[in-house]
Amino acid sequence: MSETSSRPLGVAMIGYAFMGRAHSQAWRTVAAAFEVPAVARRVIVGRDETAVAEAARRLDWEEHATDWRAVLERDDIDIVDICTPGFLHAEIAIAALEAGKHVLCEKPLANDTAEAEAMVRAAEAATARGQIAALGFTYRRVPALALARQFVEAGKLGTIRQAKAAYLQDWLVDEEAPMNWRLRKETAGSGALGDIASHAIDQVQHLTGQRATSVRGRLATMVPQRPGADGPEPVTVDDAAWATLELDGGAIASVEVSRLATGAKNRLTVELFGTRGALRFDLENPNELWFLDATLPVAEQGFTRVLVTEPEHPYLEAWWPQGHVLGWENAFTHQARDLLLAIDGSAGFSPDFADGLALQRVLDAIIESDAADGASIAL
Ligand code: SOE
Repeated sequence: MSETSSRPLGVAMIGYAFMGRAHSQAWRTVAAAFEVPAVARRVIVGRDETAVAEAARRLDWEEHATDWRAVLERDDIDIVDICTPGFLHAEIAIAALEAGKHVLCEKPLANDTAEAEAMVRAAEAATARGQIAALGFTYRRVPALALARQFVEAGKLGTIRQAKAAYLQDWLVDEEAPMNWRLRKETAGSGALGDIASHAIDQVQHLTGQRATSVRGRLATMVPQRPGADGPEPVTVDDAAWATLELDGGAIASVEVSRLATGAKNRLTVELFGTRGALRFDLENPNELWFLDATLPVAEQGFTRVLVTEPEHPYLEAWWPQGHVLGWENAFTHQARDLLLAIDGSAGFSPDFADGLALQRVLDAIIESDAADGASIAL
């Protein structure tokens, strides 16, 4: 690892589209909001020289580059933040870890289980050298969802018997919406499954503290072709996915995701049902957590809205006085904070690459189940 004691940690970010913008915002704000080691936004990397130069200017990076391999050789780069399409994750992450860098990789970890396994092997060697290999399931760092985890850990739900997670979006409802990398198997691995069921399944496993032991799944591609650069092009991934998961703590979870859910903008919902209580969350109202205390007399029970804006709530001490709401992007700043604290040795970072591999196995099992007409696949 490079010597950093006398200078800020240098970040290189690969990719500059939607996720690159969100991560840039996080790197810009993290040290102003939280007590963390100083960071420098050294270099943003992309293939198109003109576009990445413009991104560097707009997103406020010191430099831009088109060759990520050359960037990995630099001594002033300590953290490599991977915001590329999924098919590039494995190659870049493995090379960055081998170059001695800490890595933050966007979800899902890889496009399939074989790639994820290779990444975990590289991460195991790197973590033995003191590096961090972090995975960006950013919603874990939405304060209301972090609070939900605290409620479960404190036993407020008792034994969780049932979970229900859905992630519904509508950005592909229009059949004329053009092809992009998220709609091609070779670049995205899968469709709604890897893109957004990965979030839903991560939430189910993280919040319940239970891991899937078997799954049944179905996939559907509702719009089989879309306008490409040279005319109609086949969509080679799923538009929507459904799964039931048996969890090792005895709970059963259902997961439903779609990018053709008319009217659903970016609606990640999670519901947990336990012997002592229940919780529900909706990303379209991200500052609210709804809790029902089932230990109260039945006549007094009902869902209570916890407005997650108090300094006592996770991550909120760094922001505004109580009652002042946060948005979608703040979770990326919280993720950058937690990564910097992990690099500093003050805390661990979760999820890591091994968690990403475990999740990838669930996604691949859903694909296998769909191919086997919804049969149960053991993990
Ligand atoms: C697109 O569906 C997408 O940007 C996902 O890739 C992100 O992970 C999610 O946060 C929002 O939707």
